[in-house]
Amino acid sequence: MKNLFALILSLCLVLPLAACSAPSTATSSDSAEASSVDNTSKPISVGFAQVGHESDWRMASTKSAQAVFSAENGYDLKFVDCNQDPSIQMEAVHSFVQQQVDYIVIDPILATGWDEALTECEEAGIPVIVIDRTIDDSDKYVCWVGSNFQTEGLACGEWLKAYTDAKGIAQVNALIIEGTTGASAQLGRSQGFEQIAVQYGWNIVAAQSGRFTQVGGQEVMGALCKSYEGQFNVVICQNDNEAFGAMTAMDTVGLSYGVEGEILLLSFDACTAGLEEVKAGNILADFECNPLAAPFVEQVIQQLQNGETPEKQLFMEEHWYAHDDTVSSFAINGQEQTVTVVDDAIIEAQY
Ligand code: GZL
Repeated sequence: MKNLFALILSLCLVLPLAACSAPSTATSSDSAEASSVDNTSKPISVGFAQVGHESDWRMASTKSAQAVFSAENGYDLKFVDCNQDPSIQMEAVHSFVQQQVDYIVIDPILATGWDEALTECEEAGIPVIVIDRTIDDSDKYVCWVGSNFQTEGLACGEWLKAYTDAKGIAQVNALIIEGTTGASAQLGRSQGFEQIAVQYGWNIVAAQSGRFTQVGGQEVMGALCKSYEGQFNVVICQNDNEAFGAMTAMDTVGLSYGVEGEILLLSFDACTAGLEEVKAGNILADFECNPLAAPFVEQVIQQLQNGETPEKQLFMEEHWYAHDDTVSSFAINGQEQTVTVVDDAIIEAQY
């Protein structure tokens, strides 16, 4: 009796599978039937582990992703604001794997510590797309879309060299308010600017992290104004929000900055509010970092959906902005760079 039961049970298990492995020459009705069961209208699920909400740049990056990966566009976006906490970001990636999303997008808070998380994604067969900041200790991702941060730092240094030469400023004694320590944006911008400082014999008086925030920029600038009073003539902020904070701190101690001021103030990101300060002459130059990676990420996802292989790296286009045309152009490693003087139309069009 048991043998008969075992036989019936094994037939029940085998028959449906046999039906699934029907002859390969599916007819149109089969394919129609197949398409109605393969949920082609099912939204593409995208897990996005975002750095946080620390800056105007970051908010523009988030808005871009939410606009592109919307339900109307056929996506199910699972968004996690990791609040600049690497442990939250790792947990977010792990949860996306548990949820078996179709794709994972990461803007990595820090450049290292990623191989375990990316290995988990790879083993789960979930493609990872990295945006903006880089992952420097694993290449288990399909594509990276972002900016060359070292080039941004080199641009800042070479522009400053051209500006101080044009103004007859003999020496640069710089304070640097860095971004989040260990973020590739901080590492690259610092490396680029420091390379130029060494080349031209400048003095970097101090460098301290403002964590890419306005509060951080104000706190650090306030402390450095006390510690290095009268010892610096240049302040480099590694994003606009830090520059806004630094301006407040310099106002508090009565230190003038900008085109008419004692202190040359330079910044990165070139967000709308940053360009407004450039036009006003408070920030002399702003080195853009483009936050609108989401449309390029969607192109990568569509390529993957079509079985194509995307490029491993996609660099975003960016510009170097200035208050005026004291420096109309400069070179980075011999490559000519143009400078854009900020006007209302540029501000209107910015992110
Ligand atoms: C740079 C980006 C940085 C911005 C900051 O690509 O990661 O993080 O410069 C942001 O505004 O906080």
